[in-house]
Amino acid sequence: MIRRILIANRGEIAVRVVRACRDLGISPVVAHSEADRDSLPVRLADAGVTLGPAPARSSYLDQQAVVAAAKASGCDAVHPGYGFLSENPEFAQAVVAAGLVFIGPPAAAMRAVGDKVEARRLMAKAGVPIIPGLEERSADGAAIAAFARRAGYPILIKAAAGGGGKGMRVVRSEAELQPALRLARSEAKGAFGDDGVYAEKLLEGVRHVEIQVIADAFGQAVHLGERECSLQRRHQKLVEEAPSLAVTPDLRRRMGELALLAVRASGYRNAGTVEFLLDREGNPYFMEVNARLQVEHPVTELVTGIDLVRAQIEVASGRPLSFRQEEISPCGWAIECRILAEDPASGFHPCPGRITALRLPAGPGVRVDTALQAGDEISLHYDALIAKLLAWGRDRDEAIRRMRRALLEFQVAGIRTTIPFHVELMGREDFAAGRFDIAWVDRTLPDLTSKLEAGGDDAVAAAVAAALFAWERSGADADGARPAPALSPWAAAGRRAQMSGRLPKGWA
Ligand code: MV4
Repeated sequence: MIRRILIANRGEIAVRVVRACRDLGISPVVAHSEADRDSLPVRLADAGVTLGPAPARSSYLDQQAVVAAAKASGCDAVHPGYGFLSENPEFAQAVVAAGLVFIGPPAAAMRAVGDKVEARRLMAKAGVPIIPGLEERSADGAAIAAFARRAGYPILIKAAAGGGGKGMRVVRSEAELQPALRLARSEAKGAFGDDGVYAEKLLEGVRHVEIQVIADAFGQAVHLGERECSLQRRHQKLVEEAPSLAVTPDLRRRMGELALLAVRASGYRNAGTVEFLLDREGNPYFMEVNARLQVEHPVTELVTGIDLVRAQIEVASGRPLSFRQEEISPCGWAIECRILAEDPASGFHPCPGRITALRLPAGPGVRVDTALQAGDEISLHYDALIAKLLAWGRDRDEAIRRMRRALLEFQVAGIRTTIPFHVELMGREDFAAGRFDIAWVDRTLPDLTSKLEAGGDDAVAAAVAAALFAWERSGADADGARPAPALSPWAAAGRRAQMSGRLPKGWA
């Protein structure tokens, strides 16, 4: 029985776990850095425990400090959230060794899926389709050259210890192979302290589709369907949705079964995600397992009605899963926009600063997961995710319309955010039609951000306000509704302020 949980994280995910604790009658305690003393999760929790100074390595990444905080505050379990220590098997082990419950997979399962080459071997053995490639770390380029001749170019060189695209190199001809291999090795060595690399056939025009799974301690495992995660930039997801337009009910069943094979093969428990690449013909290929709760888990929650954090806590408490596979089928459509403290008009460079005023969207079908409070300082110590905006609709079109509405209600003054980027994206025909793959955002970025790059603050704001007004009108006309009225001076000032990150005059 878990009575008190130490939340070893910050920001929106710490708030999310506090809420699940409250719903279960469990006492939440938040372990935090000195910089986060007055943050929303600390205020909402029963207690806060200071880990150390602002830099993550002195606070959120300090394993001993986190375990000591859990013991000192009388917790019986630790929830790691995502990032930080969440996928660190040594930490999971240290938590258990201290007599605490780790709310996540066993350390052994984390290790089994942590090494990319090992995971590929494991999955191939379990009958999960993997991307054609080598199943061993190649000591030299000869094996890779032989594979490339067999499979045909282009190939992709990947770091064995890697993830997140580091150490990846596309090779389009034999002439490029040796130099690419040298670069990949030194990049892998630098990033992971391991220069092991292997090769796969390069898949092009593919989507990133992942399956949410959860498994209990009794050998029961259920999949909760897919998330479409192709809209990303430099391995940073920007928008996720559930379900995926590329997945039919039959493919969902088959990919779900494959994900469950992956889970069983690795001795997995708790919530996890099995990532696939999906080619144009609808063939899934195993990519990797994420041994944690993911940022984008709420889109799955919105279409399945399952509280994933609650389920995590329940299975970690030793209770059986409270739902069965037959009870799960996606209802409606959910979209998530990641709101970042970055300026989309200048290459998504970070935008630290103080939040001077804040208006959060709400209303039918809208969910906001955030720790934002007016007065908060967004610092460069942590990642740029300041809010997740979610919209649910009975169908995808309704979800998109609600997302546009919510994005326009959302006002963050004091810093620039990715809200204008999302407004632009939600208005795109390719997005509406589901015509995108993992390279679409990179391909389309100059066009997506051209209006934002038009000039200084006021010119930019005026251009975007005009664009917003134009799509509002066209939307109203397409629906056969009355044309939208001109923006009131208040609304126009708000929109301009949203684009510039400044506080509108006389507002808030
Ligand atoms: C691939 C691929 C194409 N072909 N492997 C990116 C990070 C790592 N998890 C694996 N990744 C990829 N592996 C083969 N054989 C394309 C990617 C990839 C990617 C995958 C999912 C989402 C976004 C991506 C962006 C660039 C490359």
